[in-house]
Amino acid sequence: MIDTVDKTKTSLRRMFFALTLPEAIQQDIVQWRAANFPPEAGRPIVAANMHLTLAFLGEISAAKAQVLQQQAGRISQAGFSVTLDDVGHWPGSGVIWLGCKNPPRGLLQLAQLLRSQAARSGCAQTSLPFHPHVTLLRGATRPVVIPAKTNNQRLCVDHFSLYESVLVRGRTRYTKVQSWPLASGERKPDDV
Ligand code: 2AM
Repeated sequence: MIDTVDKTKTSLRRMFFALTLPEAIQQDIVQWRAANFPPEAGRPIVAANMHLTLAFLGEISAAKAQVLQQQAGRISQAGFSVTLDDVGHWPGSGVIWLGCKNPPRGLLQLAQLLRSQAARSGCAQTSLPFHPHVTLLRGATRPVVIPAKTNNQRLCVDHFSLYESVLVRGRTRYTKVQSWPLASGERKPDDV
Protein backbone atom coordinates (compact mmCIF):
# COMPACT_ATOMS: atom_id res chain seq x y z
CA MET A 1 0.00 0.00 0.00
CA ILE A 2 2.81 2.42 0.96
CA ASP A 3 4.49 1.41 -2.29
CA THR A 4 1.41 2.42 -4.30
CA VAL A 5 1.18 5.81 -2.60
CA ASP A 6 4.87 6.50 -3.29
CA LYS A 7 4.49 5.57 -6.97
CA THR A 8 1.51 7.89 -7.29
CA LYS A 9 3.50 10.69 -5.70
CA THR A 10 6.49 10.32 -7.99
CA SER A 11 4.28 10.44 -11.06
CA LEU A 12 3.02 13.92 -10.17
CA ARG A 13 4.49 16.70 -12.27
CA ARG A 14 4.50 20.42 -11.48
CA MET A 15 3.00 22.02 -14.58
CA PHE A 16 1.71 25.28 -15.98
CA PHE A 17 0.48 26.80 -19.25
CA ALA A 18 2.54 29.74 -20.44
CA LEU A 19 3.61 31.93 -23.31
CA THR A 20 7.18 31.38 -24.45
CA LEU A 21 9.48 34.37 -24.81
CA PRO A 22 11.71 34.21 -27.90
CA GLU A 23 15.39 33.91 -27.02
CA ALA A 24 16.19 37.37 -28.44
CA ILE A 25 13.63 38.93 -26.08
CA GLN A 26 14.92 36.91 -23.12
CA GLN A 27 18.42 38.24 -23.81
CA ASP A 28 17.15 41.78 -24.27
CA ILE A 29 15.38 41.55 -20.91
CA VAL A 30 18.52 40.21 -19.19
CA GLN A 31 20.50 43.23 -20.43
CA TRP A 32 17.78 45.67 -19.47
CA ARG A 33 17.50 44.07 -16.01
CA ALA A 34 21.28 44.28 -15.44
CA ALA A 35 21.22 47.96 -16.40
CA ASN A 36 18.26 48.78 -14.16
CA PHE A 37 18.55 46.69 -10.99
CA PRO A 38 21.50 46.35 -8.60
CA PRO A 39 22.67 42.79 -7.80
CA GLU A 40 21.23 43.04 -4.28
CA ALA A 41 17.70 43.67 -5.62
CA GLY A 42 16.95 39.94 -5.81
CA ARG A 43 17.81 36.60 -7.41
CA PRO A 44 17.73 36.92 -11.19
CA ILE A 45 15.71 34.40 -13.17
CA VAL A 46 17.86 32.79 -15.89
CA ALA A 47 16.97 33.91 -19.41
CA ALA A 48 15.80 30.46 -20.52
CA ASN A 49 13.28 30.33 -17.65
CA MET A 50 11.57 33.62 -18.51
CA HIS A 51 7.98 33.11 -19.61
CA LEU A 52 4.49 34.52 -19.08
CA THR A 53 2.28 32.15 -17.07
CA LEU A 54 -1.30 31.71 -18.28
CA ALA A 55 -2.51 29.12 -15.77
CA PHE A 56 -0.67 27.40 -12.95
CA LEU A 57 -1.71 23.75 -12.51
CA GLY A 58 0.34 22.65 -9.49
CA GLU A 59 1.45 19.04 -9.05
CA ILE A 60 -0.74 16.95 -11.32
CA SER A 61 -1.09 13.34 -12.40
CA ALA A 62 -0.48 12.11 -15.94
CA ALA A 63 -4.23 11.48 -16.31
CA LYS A 64 -5.11 15.04 -15.35
CA ALA A 65 -2.40 16.43 -17.62
CA GLN A 66 -3.84 14.38 -20.49
CA VAL A 67 -7.33 15.79 -19.99
CA LEU A 68 -5.97 19.35 -19.85
CA GLN A 69 -3.84 18.74 -22.96
CA GLN A 70 -6.91 17.47 -24.86
CA GLN A 71 -8.90 20.54 -23.80
CA ALA A 72 -6.03 22.85 -24.74
CA GLY A 73 -5.95 21.25 -28.18
CA ARG A 74 -9.59 22.23 -28.74
CA ILE A 75 -8.96 25.93 -28.09
CA SER A 76 -9.55 27.96 -31.21
CA GLN A 77 -8.38 31.49 -30.81
CA ALA A 78 -6.50 34.12 -32.82
CA GLY A 79 -2.95 35.14 -32.02
CA PHE A 80 -2.19 38.53 -30.48
CA SER A 81 0.68 40.83 -29.57
CA VAL A 82 1.85 41.69 -26.08
CA THR A 83 3.97 44.74 -25.31
CA LEU A 84 5.93 44.52 -22.07
CA ASP A 85 5.55 48.20 -21.15
CA ASP A 86 5.07 47.91 -17.38
CA VAL A 87 7.41 46.97 -14.53
CA GLY A 88 6.63 46.49 -10.88
CA HIS A 89 7.47 44.95 -7.52
CA TRP A 90 5.38 42.69 -5.29
CA PRO A 91 7.31 42.85 -2.00
CA GLY A 92 5.05 40.26 -0.36
CA SER A 93 6.01 37.51 -2.79
CA GLY A 94 9.43 39.08 -3.46
CA VAL A 95 8.83 39.25 -7.20
CA ILE A 96 9.99 41.97 -9.60
CA TRP A 97 8.18 41.65 -12.91
CA LEU A 98 7.60 42.96 -16.40
CA GLY A 99 4.00 43.23 -17.51
CA CYS A 100 1.67 45.14 -19.76
CA LYS A 101 -0.41 48.21 -18.94
CA ASN A 102 -3.22 47.19 -21.32
CA PRO A 103 -3.20 43.43 -21.77
CA PRO A 104 -4.74 42.47 -25.14
CA ARG A 105 -8.17 40.88 -25.01
CA GLY A 106 -6.81 37.68 -26.60
CA LEU A 107 -4.34 37.19 -23.77
CA LEU A 108 -7.01 37.66 -21.12
CA GLN A 109 -9.41 35.30 -22.93
CA LEU A 110 -6.80 32.59 -23.33
CA ALA A 111 -5.72 32.77 -19.68
CA GLN A 112 -9.34 32.83 -18.51
CA LEU A 113 -10.20 29.73 -20.53
CA LEU A 114 -7.13 27.76 -19.41
CA ARG A 115 -7.66 28.78 -15.79
CA SER A 116 -11.32 27.78 -15.81
CA GLN A 117 -10.53 24.44 -17.47
CA ALA A 118 -7.82 23.88 -14.85
CA ALA A 119 -10.22 24.74 -12.03
CA ARG A 120 -12.84 22.32 -13.41
CA SER A 121 -10.17 19.60 -13.38
CA GLY A 122 -9.49 20.28 -9.72
CA CYS A 123 -6.38 22.47 -10.07
CA ALA A 124 -6.98 25.14 -7.42
CA GLN A 125 -6.68 28.59 -8.93
CA THR A 126 -5.65 31.69 -7.04
CA SER A 127 -8.47 34.07 -6.19
CA LEU A 128 -6.23 36.98 -7.20
CA PRO A 129 -7.10 38.53 -10.56
CA PHE A 130 -4.91 37.46 -13.48
CA HIS A 131 -2.03 39.90 -13.79
CA PRO A 132 0.03 38.86 -16.82
CA HIS A 133 3.72 39.15 -15.99
CA VAL A 134 7.20 37.84 -16.62
CA THR A 135 9.09 37.29 -13.36
CA LEU A 136 12.55 38.88 -13.50
CA LEU A 137 13.82 38.57 -9.92
CA ARG A 138 12.80 36.55 -6.89
CA GLY A 139 13.57 37.09 -3.21
CA ALA A 140 13.06 40.84 -3.72
CA THR A 141 11.49 41.59 -0.37
CA ARG A 142 13.28 44.87 0.34
CA PRO A 143 12.30 48.24 -1.17
CA VAL A 144 13.80 48.77 -4.61
CA VAL A 145 13.78 51.64 -7.09
CA ILE A 146 11.57 50.68 -10.00
CA PRO A 147 12.66 52.06 -13.38
CA ALA A 148 10.27 54.51 -15.01
CA LYS A 149 10.36 52.75 -18.38
CA THR A 150 10.85 49.34 -19.92
CA ASN A 151 12.33 48.51 -23.32
CA ASN A 152 8.77 47.93 -24.56
CA GLN A 153 9.62 44.45 -25.76
CA ARG A 154 6.88 43.24 -28.08
CA LEU A 155 5.88 39.58 -28.39
CA CYS A 156 3.91 38.32 -31.37
CA VAL A 157 2.09 35.39 -29.84
CA ASP A 158 1.15 32.60 -32.24
CA HIS A 159 1.14 29.65 -29.84
CA PHE A 160 0.92 28.70 -26.18
CA SER A 161 2.57 25.84 -24.33
CA LEU A 162 2.37 23.45 -21.43
CA TYR A 163 5.50 23.47 -19.28
CA GLU A 164 6.87 21.22 -16.60
CA SER A 165 9.00 22.54 -13.77
CA VAL A 166 11.90 20.16 -13.12
CA LEU A 167 14.94 20.19 -10.87
CA VAL A 168 18.18 19.78 -12.79
CA ARG A 169 21.26 19.53 -10.54
CA GLY A 170 19.39 21.40 -7.84
CA ARG A 171 18.18 24.18 -10.14
CA THR A 172 14.65 24.78 -11.40
CA ARG A 173 14.26 24.44 -15.15
CA TYR A 174 11.09 24.82 -17.15
CA THR A 175 10.79 22.34 -19.98
CA LYS A 176 8.20 22.56 -22.72
CA VAL A 177 5.89 19.55 -22.89
CA GLN A 178 3.56 20.53 -25.74
CA SER A 179 2.54 23.60 -27.75
CA TRP A 180 -0.65 24.57 -29.58
CA PRO A 181 -0.98 27.16 -32.34
CA LEU A 182 -3.14 30.25 -32.18
CA ALA A 183 -4.79 31.05 -35.47
CA SER A 184 -3.19 33.64 -37.70
CA GLY A 185 -5.24 36.05 -39.78
CA GLU A 186 -6.76 39.46 -39.63
CA ARG A 187 -6.29 41.02 -36.19
CA LYS A 188 -8.76 43.53 -34.90
CA PRO A 189 -7.15 46.79 -33.69
CA ASP A 190 -8.11 46.08 -30.08
CA ASP A 191 -6.27 42.75 -30.24
CA VAL A 192 -2.96 44.47 -30.91
P1 2AM B 1 5.53 33.71 -10.60
O1 2AM B 1 6.56 33.85 -11.68
O2 2AM B 1 4.71 34.94 -10.42
O3 2AM B 1 6.10 33.16 -9.32
C1 2AM B 1 6.09 28.37 -12.58
O4 2AM B 1 6.29 28.25 -11.21
C2 2AM B 1 5.20 29.53 -12.89
O5 2AM B 1 3.93 29.35 -12.25
C3 2AM B 1 5.73 30.88 -12.43
O6 2AM B 1 5.55 31.80 -13.47
C4 2AM B 1 4.89 31.24 -11.24
O7 2AM B 1 4.53 32.59 -11.15
C5 2AM B 1 3.64 30.47 -11.45
N1 2AM B 1 3.13 30.01 -10.16
C6 2AM B 1 3.79 29.30 -9.25
N2 2AM B 1 3.00 29.04 -8.18
C7 2AM B 1 1.81 29.61 -8.44
C8 2AM B 1 0.57 29.69 -7.75
N3 2AM B 1 0.39 29.10 -6.57
N4 2AM B 1 -0.44 30.37 -8.32
C9 2AM B 1 -0.27 30.97 -9.52
N5 2AM B 1 0.87 30.92 -10.23
C10 2AM B 1 1.89 30.25 -9.69
